[in-house]
Amino acid sequence: MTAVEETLVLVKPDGVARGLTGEILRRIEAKGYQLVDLRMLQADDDLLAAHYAEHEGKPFYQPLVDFMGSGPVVAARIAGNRVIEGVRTLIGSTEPTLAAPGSIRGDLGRDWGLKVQQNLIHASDSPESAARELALWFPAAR
Ligand code: 3AN
Repeated sequence: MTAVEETLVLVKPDGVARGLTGEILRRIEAKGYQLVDLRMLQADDDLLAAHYAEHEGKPFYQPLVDFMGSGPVVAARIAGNRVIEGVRTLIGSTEPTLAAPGSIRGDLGRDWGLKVQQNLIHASDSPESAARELALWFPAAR
């Protein structure tokens, strides 16, 4: 049997501040995926720089890092067959204005006219990203 696939979900500071942590995790659990680890933390600049390394140099990079460090986030390790693409489908597209109704961003998010989209949730977009991001947010040594 192959190992069960895992992905990283972050409820971003806007999701936590709006009291949507439970609703966001509820949708993922209700879909049938398994919550296997959970932590709430204030991310520091080093962690965010590593997490968002691919976006360095883009106009929204610094606003993104500032936003993600502006308050606590909830990090979740989620498991299930095809969970990476499944959670990406649940969250909807990056721009909440255009995200499909029924998706987390489509139902709960909107554009606030800021330099960075505050779109409630992050989820890994590939097996490589999931492995890299899970190691960052859930380091083995505790
Ligand atoms: P996603 O989270 O949908 O995979 P990414 O990884 O391309 O999107 O971007 C990371 C984060 O950067 C997004 N969740 C969003 O907060 C922000 N972002 C991405 N693209 C833009 C953009 N064009 N303008 C403003 N913010 C953006």
